Amino acid sequence: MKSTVLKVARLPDMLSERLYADYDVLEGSESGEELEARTLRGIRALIANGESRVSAGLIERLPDLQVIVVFGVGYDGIDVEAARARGIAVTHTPDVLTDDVADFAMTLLLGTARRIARADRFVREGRWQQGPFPFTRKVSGKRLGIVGLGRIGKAIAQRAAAFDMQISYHGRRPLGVDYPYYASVTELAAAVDFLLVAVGGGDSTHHMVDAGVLDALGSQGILINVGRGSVVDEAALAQALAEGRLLGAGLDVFEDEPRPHARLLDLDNVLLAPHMASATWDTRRAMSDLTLANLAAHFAGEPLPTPVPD
Ligand code: NAP
Ligand code: 8YV
Repeated sequence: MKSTVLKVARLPDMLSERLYADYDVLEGSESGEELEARTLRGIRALIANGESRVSAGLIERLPDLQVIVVFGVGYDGIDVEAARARGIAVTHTPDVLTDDVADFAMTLLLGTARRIARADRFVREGRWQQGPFPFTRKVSGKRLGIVGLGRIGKAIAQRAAAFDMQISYHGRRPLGVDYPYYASVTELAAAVDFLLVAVGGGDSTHHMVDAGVLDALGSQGILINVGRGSVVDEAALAQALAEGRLLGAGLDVFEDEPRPHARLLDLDNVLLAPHMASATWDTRRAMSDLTLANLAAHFAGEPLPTPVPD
């Protein structure tokens, strides 16, 4: 008999098809309110993605839940404490997406500094015929501050080193690496040309990049965010960009996805991407494989390949 899985997130077809083949899949919202109590009984696994909110309330409504499987590395939306209190395991997909996210961070960094979206519009709109495109900012050799030197942060540092960038970082503690460490994100911002956010979400990072940090980065500074939208105070960012207190920003993640702050949409000095850093065919395949491997291992009573850390 197939096990029953509750799917609360949009997943790529390549994953959904295999999920439907191997399990009895129920589709529900993050509140589960539309499902009746008798339907909720018997659900042994829940599948979510990196942006999902799985609250203590939903967990409580699933009396037979054994495992929460996240298609993504970030799991800040999952109430892990509530899951653990019930002995429910939580898994995610680290490492397999690191290269893509680091590649995309560099894409945003270069694209923002060299104003690539604006340059594309300039050519299409025939403005080149009236004169040359304004000069942009050099990247090679500049100072890069990374907020969160984890798997993705380190992969970004490797790539930035090939651009001869001078790397420094902020985290909860120094990591024993060669790059200079800043205990304060404001001090890091004041010391660099580019501030790049690669931390996850959650209470401890909420609005870590606020108006004060943006002012420390300054009118010649550029902010890149591939971590989580909640890390940056988006209203403060839009204001700083509009007032020229910050040179530019490149964003893949937003506070209220899929709705970037309305002011950002009218600004020319921000490059916007629809949370796509890990969205390549290769990586989505690897993430799908790992998600299914976690689910299969759970039901086979085998060790989980990638449980979230304690
Ligand atoms: P990771 O290896 O756990 O790295 C996270 C880093 O953040 C660690 O170095 C951690 O350092 C640091 N950190 C955690 N809490 C912090 C805090 N309160 N203050 C300062 N630093 C803190 O995770 P990863 O695999 O690199 O992924 C990082 C994040 O990227 C994910 O959580 C996700 O939100 C985001 N992401 C985005 C996309 C996208 O599509 N844009 C794709 C994948 C991932 P310590 O724990 O040592 O302090
Ligand atoms: C998304 C991400 O999860 O892994 C993460 O934490 O943010 C992304 O990879 C992915 O878009 C699936 O929703």
